[in-house]
Amino acid sequence: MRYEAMWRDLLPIGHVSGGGHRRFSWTAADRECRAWFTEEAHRRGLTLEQDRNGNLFAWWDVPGGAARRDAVLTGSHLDSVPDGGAFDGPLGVVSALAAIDLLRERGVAPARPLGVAVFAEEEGARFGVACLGSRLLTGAIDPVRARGLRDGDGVTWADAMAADGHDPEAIGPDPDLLAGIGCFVELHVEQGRALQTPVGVASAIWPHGRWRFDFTGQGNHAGTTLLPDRRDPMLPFAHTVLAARDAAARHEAVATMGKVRVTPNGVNAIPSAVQAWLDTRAPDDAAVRATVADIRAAAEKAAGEHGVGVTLAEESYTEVVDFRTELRDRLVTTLGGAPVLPTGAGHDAGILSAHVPTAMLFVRNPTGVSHAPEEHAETGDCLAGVEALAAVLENLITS
Ligand code: HGY
Ligand code: MN
Ligand code: MN
Repeated sequence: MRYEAMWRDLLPIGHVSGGGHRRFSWTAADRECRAWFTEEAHRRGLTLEQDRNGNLFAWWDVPGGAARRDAVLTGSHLDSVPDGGAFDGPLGVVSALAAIDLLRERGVAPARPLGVAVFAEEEGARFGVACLGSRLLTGAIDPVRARGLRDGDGVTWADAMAADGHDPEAIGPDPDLLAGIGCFVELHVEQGRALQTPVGVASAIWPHGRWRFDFTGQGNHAGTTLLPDRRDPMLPFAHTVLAARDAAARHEAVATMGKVRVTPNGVNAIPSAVQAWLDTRAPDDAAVRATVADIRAAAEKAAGEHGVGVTLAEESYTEVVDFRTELRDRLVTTLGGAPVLPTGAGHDAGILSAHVPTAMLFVRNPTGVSHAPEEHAETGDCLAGVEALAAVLENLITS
C-alpha cells in the first residue's frame, strides 16, 4: 500500500511558505495535482478519464465487464482554499487509492466497477462557486453562468479551461456518466471537533450559501476630504461584518466574511467601492435565511447613513443534505457500528446526493482546525480511515 509514498509526492504540490497550500483550478499547482493523480492511476492500471467538466475519474473496471453500470464511486478533491491544509480533499483521494491497494492485496475481485473521482473546483477558491465540477456534472449550475465565472484577475472559467487545453463549450450535465454511478462514498477529514473516534459516518450537511455585498461610495482624497463630505463604503462594510456576527449568534448559525476586495485599495484614498463575501450556514434553512436577512438589513441601514449604495447577490446555495439513507446504515453496519454526525462543511457528496445514493466517512481531526495550514489528522486515524473505506468498498463492489 503506497500510503506514505503518495503523501510524500503530493504534499509539496502547491505548498506555500506560510505552511498551507494554494491549489487553484487550472493553475500550475492544479496541473501538478492532476499529473500526480494520473501517475498513481496508471501505476495501478486504472483507466483514467477526464469528463467534459474537468473532473477526473480513475476506474478499476471488471475484466470483460460491460459498460459501466451500477459502479461504486469514491474519491474527493485536490484543490484547496488559500493557505489550505494538507488533508481537506487529498485525504479522500489518497485513501481511495490506498484502499484499492488493500483490496488487491487481499485478492478482492470487484463484481462491479470501482472509480476514484477528483472533482474540479470543490472549494470555489478561484472562481467563487463551491463544488463547481460536481454541480456541472449534475446540472446544478447553468453552463453559461459557469463559463462566465471570473477569478480575482477577471479570468473566466472558460478562458482558464481553454488555456489548459479543454473545450469550455463542452461543459454541462453528463447524464450518461451519472447514470453509470450506483453510489458514491466520500472519505473526508472531519472539519470540527465532534468526532472522538478515528472514523465516523455523516448524517447530514448543513444548508449553506455564499452572498456578495457590493458597497459603492465616492473615491476621494484621504487627507483633504472632510468627514461630513465622505461617502466611504468601508464604513457600512465594517458595520456589516459586526452585524454578521450578531445575527449568527441570534439565529444559532455561523456567518463569516473572510474575503473583501477594496477599490482602489490605496492607503491614502477613500475607497470608491468595497466588495465583500458572506458565508452563512446553520442546521436548518430558516436559520440561514433569517441570519442573511438580518445582515442585509443592517448593511442597508448602515449604507444609507453613509450615503453609500449597497446590493446583495446570492452566489450559491446548497440545501440541507440528509444522509439518513440505507447506504449510510450499510456503512455503519459494515464498520460494526460508528458514530454518526452532521457537518457544516460542504462536499461534492452533497451535490451528488440529489442524484445517486451517497454517504460520507469522516476521519478524526484532533483540533478541528481546517481551511488553515494547521489542519492535521494523525496517521493512525488516517490509516483507520483507509481500512474503513476498504471495508465499505469491498462490501459494495462484491455484493
Ligand atoms: O466550504 C466548504 O464547506 C467546503 O470546504 N467547500
Ligand atoms: Mn474545504
Ligand atoms: Mn473538502
